[in-house]
Amino acid sequence: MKKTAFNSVVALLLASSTLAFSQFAMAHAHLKTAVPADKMVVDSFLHNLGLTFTEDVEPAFSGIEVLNAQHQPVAVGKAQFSGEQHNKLVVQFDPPLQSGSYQVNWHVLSVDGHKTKGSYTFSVK
Ligand SMILES: [Cu+2]
Repeated sequence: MKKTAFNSVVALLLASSTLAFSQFAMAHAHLKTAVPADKMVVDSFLHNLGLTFTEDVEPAFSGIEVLNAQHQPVAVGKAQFSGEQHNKLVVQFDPPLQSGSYQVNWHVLSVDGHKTKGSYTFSVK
């Protein structure tokens, strides 16, 4: 009898910690949409790139790096919020991007204090 009660307490604890964990996991800032998108081919003279995340992020601890086909970093301004949208970071290309293939490496700190990162590629016609 005691054992059964203990088991149900353990089961309850496990269930609640699993729930807490999954809520935490859901709070991470994952990449929701990217413009240009993964594997997209866009017209030349691309002026900016925007990444929208599933959670708000801290721009001071987040960054977007863009590499050209020779794996050299392309000049981008500091990643900044898109207006009032705190889950979207934008970088400007100055000068605009010419033809070629590019790799985007991003890292963000979400407002809940978790770090996530990722990368993808796109091309300019
Ligand atoms: Cu998180």
